[in-house]
Amino acid sequence: MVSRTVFFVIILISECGRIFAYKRKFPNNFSFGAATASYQIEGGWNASDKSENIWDDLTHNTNLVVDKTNGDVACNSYNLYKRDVEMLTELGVDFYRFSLSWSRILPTGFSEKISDDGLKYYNAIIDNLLEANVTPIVTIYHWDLPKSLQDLGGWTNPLMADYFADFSNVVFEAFGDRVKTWLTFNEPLVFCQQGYGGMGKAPALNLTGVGEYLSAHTVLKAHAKVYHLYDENFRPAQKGRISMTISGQWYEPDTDSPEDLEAALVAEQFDVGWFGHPIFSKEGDYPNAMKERIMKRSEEQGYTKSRLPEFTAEEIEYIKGTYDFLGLNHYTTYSVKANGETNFVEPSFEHDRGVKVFQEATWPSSASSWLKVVPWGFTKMLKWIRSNYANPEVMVFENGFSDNGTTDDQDRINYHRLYLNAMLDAVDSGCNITAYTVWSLMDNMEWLRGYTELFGLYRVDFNDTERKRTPKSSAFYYRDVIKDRAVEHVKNKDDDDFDISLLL
Ligand code: PNW
Repeated sequence: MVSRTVFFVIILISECGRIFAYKRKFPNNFSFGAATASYQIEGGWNASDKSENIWDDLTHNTNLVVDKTNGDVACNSYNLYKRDVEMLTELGVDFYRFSLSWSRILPTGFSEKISDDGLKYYNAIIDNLLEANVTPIVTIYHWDLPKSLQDLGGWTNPLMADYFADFSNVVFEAFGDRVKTWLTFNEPLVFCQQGYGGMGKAPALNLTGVGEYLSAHTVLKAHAKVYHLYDENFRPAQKGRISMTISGQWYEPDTDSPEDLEAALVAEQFDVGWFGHPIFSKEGDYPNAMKERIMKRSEEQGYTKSRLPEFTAEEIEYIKGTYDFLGLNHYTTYSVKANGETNFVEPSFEHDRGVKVFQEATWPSSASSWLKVVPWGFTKMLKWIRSNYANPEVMVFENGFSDNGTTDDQDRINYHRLYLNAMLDAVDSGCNITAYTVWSLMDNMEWLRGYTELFGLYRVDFNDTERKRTPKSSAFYYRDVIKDRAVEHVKNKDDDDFDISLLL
């Protein structure tokens, strides 16, 4: 009898342990979502009066996409958006983050002609979402510039700030009665660095050392212009919020030598700091690490002035503080070593940054060469933001894992479980994080990787003309996380020994 009682007590304790200790709750009012982007899912590339954008141009006229595919049909969300909304309902997400195709809404790129069908399409999505009780969160620009504007220089043309404000004005007027969270740009670092500096994204100009800095300069001004436009002309009546979502990966010093610590600091400033410092820091402007390095290299290379354009004092003030929260897209971590080399003859982003960046062979991989599973880097990234930008409200707008498309995607489940725990570690240490978003709702066109690296919670059958969507195991997993508002507790690699102040 005694032993039976003891047995029951043990069972009771272990059950309580399972229920209470191993599930971590998310903060009250925390919200969950899933994300996509127009070019990657919509298709309908020439539907109605839509004009060509730079991704139509790149996929149709170059061989840069590894599997020679394009987004002409993609997930066909142009026609299947109702099924997308149904999937979001199945997941039980609080919000859906999607982007607008500029050339679908403004076929000439300019606002003198607004497409009725373009507006109709996004109105239908927004209305369907609201009916399903899913909050729309809209990215105004997720990389698909009208070709007509690229022909005028794209983001290297300073007047793009005005054209972007005109486009934004149209969409605030059209959708702002129902859309209350806006993102001006998705990850400008990625399209400026890879699209203007390199050939990894459209427009694939490969003008490193100059192109990425010029385009980024316009993007920062364009963002600020649109923030002020919303703030002054729309916020009073529409009462929404607006910011940018920036990519921020973590840069871990290879050793704790002062040189490697300095190298990691520089790498972080050339990443999250490039767009983060001008907008979210107390001082504004580009980070000193960028200004100093690019100036020094430019002088050594014989330029008359820095290849990094300068902001005027007014511009610094105009850009600083143009956010209502900080949008963060985080995927992975890099190791960083000081670079002994001093012979930086060629002007380039790599030479300006001047550090060695790599990833450890022991870090678990994904289908994407750059994406390793390093959850503790997410915690450190969030703590870094807290310390450097005065603990802003952070909304995580992308986090995800790629594989080859299997429906029993245990590796994706594992990634999200680890990264959600890493995020909660940051919450526990005082970071103000209010939202988490899975990239992506469904498999889609992964830019130059075509359909070879898939991030979806739903599988899309790209061989089926109906583009049938099927939930993967990760969809059920995420549905349960959202339902429970909790995640199983897993302990990430102990990072107690990490002194964040070393990187401040
Ligand atoms: C994001 N990195 O891009 C984009 O916002 C999505 O459109 C894209 O599909 C998704 O991530 C997956 O690639 C990134 O090198 C590209 O760290 C590169 C990096 C991060 C994000």
